[in-house]
Parts: sequence; structure tokens; C-alpha cells
Amino acid sequence: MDTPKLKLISHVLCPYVQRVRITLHEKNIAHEIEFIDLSDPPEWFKDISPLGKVPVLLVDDEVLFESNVIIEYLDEISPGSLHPHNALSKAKNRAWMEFGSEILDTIAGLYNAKDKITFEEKLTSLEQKFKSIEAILADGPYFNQKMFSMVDAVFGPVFRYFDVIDKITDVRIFSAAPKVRAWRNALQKRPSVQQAVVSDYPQLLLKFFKQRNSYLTELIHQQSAAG
Ligand SMILES: N[C@@H](CCC(=O)N[C@@H](CS)C(=O)NCC(=O)O)C(=O)O
Repeated sequence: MDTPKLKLISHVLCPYVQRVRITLHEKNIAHEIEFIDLSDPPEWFKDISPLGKVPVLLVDDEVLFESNVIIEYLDEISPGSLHPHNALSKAKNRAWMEFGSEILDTIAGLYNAKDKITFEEKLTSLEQKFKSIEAILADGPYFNQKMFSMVDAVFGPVFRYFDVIDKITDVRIFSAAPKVRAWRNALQKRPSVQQAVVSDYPQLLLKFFKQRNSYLTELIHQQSAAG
């Protein structure tokens, strides 16, 4: 099969875009990338994107949306697979990929929380979710031990949020999850995960947090005031 011409429509901070970039890198797939401003999306993007969301993958002239669908497609059109072969293991991997998206929703709830109580509730929910993963994680370094897979592509961007949040406040959500901590460290070192964002991503994410008008924004201001 001829590899189609691929163009990924992206946003610099989007964790769903990052999973696609990680997959493209892991499978060494040639592509173009275009970043758009989601606060002022271009007309052509509104025309092609059914939900107005990134990522969108242009496959020749066809439009593909939904990050997990995109990465499954990329996996299928390139040699090898970022899924385990066994049908049940593959299905379970897909379930944990969905779980990763649920965690992203909770993270959004955390950085948008307007008050301390809601912020703490989101932290408790995240801690519980990571405990659920701790309970099923085998020995690493990755989700499927030595094999880097699509679940890793989903969780690299999840953990990356905490590289910035940890510098603002001690969230302690991984304290009771040593296997998750080791997984996070392994993903941090993976070149595809490192290269899935622009070099000033931490500064851009901090700026985004500052604009939330949320409890996390208050914590950032308190930290700057304390010097
Ligand atoms: N379920 C979608 C979620 C994508 C998503 O939420 N993208 C965000 C940026 S990270 C977006 O484009 N938001 C724009 C909007 O909701 O208007 C996927 O997996 O691709």
C-alpha cells in the first residue's frame, strides 16, 4: 500500500495531539504538521473539523478525527504494531486508553477548579484513578513491559501535566503508586514522548494555567509573591 500524504492539524498544548505525534514518531511515519490557534480557528478548519477539535489528520484529501481513531489508523498503515497481538490484551489496552482520556478530563477539572474544595476533590479523584492503574500494572518499564505501545502514547501526555503542576504545588497523587511513578519516569525519558511538544511547552502551559482564573492560578500567584 502506498503511504498517503499525511498532515496533522495541531495545537501546541493539546494532549490528544501529542498521542498522535508520539505514534507518528514511534512508527517513523512521514507527515506534515500545522499548528492552529483554537481560540481563533481558521475558517478552513471550521469547515473540515466536525467537532471543531484537534487533532485532525488529513489523509490525502480525507479528514480523520478523534485521536484514538487516528493512532489506530496510523498503526494499521505502518509495519509492526503498537498493540499487543492477543485479542483480549489488545482490548484491555484500548480500555486503558479510554481511561487515559477520562484522566485528561479530570486534569482539566483540576486546572479549572474555582476553589480549594473543588481542587482537592479533583486531586482525590486523580489519586484514585492512578491507584486503579497501580493495581493492574505489571513490571515496567512500559504498560506492556518492554514493548512501547499506544497506552504509553496516551499516558506520556497525561504525566507531562504534572511536570509543570509539581513545580507549583505538591499534589502527592502518586505517593501510593510506585509502579505508576516508575512508568511516568520511563515515559519522560522516551524520545518520542519528549519530542511530541514544542521546546517552550512548560512555559506555554504555565501561561495557560495563569489565564484560567482558577484556584491553580491563585497558587501560581502566591508562589510568585513568595519569590
Ligand atoms: N476526543 C477528542 C478530544 C480532542 C480535544 O478535546 N481537543 C481539544 C484540544 S486538546 C480541542 O480541540 N478543543 C477545542 C474545542 O473544544 O473547541 C480526541 O480524542 O481527539
